[in-house]
Amino acid sequence: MKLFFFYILTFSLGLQLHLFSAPMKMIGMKGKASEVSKTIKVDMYDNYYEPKIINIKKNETVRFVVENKGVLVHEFNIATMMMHKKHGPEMLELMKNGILTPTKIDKDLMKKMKKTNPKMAHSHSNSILLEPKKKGELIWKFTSTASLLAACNVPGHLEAGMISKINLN
Ligand SMILES: [Cu+2]
Repeated sequence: MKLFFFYILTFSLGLQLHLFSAPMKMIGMKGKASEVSKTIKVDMYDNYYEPKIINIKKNETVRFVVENKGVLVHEFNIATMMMHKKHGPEMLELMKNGILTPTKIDKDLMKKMKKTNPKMAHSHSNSILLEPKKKGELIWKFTSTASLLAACNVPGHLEAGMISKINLN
C-alpha cells in the first residue's frame, strides 16, 4: 500500500514538474475580446472567491469580470498548482520591496522596479491584482487540458482557501 502511494506521489510530482517547465501555452492564452463567448463574474472576499467552482468548455474564450469586495489586496490568477507555488515567493518579494502592502499596490514603485527587475513588474496576462473595492477584467482562452486553478498568491491567501477549481469540459 505504501509503495502504491509512493508511485502516485512520484507520478504526480513528475507531471507537475513537466507542466512547470512547459511554456505558458500549457494553460491557454490571452483571449481576444472579439472571441468572448462567456462572461463570468468573480467576487473576491477575504480570503475566498465566489464562485468556488468555475465551469468552462475547452477552447472557450472567457471574460472574467473580477471585483474585490474584501478589505485586502487580492489576485485572480489562472494557473496550475505548480505555477501558483512558484508565483507565491514572487508576491512575497513584492511585499518585501514595499510594492505590495496588505491593502495597497504602489504602482509607481512597481514601474520603477520594472526597469531594474522585470519580474517585479508583475503584469501577466493570466492574472489580475486588485486593491479593495476595485474591479478589473481578464480575458482568457482555454486551449489547454492541464488541471487549472484560479488562486490568489498574496502571501497566505491561497493557503487560507483563496482558490477556485476550474472544470474544463
Ligand atoms: Cu487574496
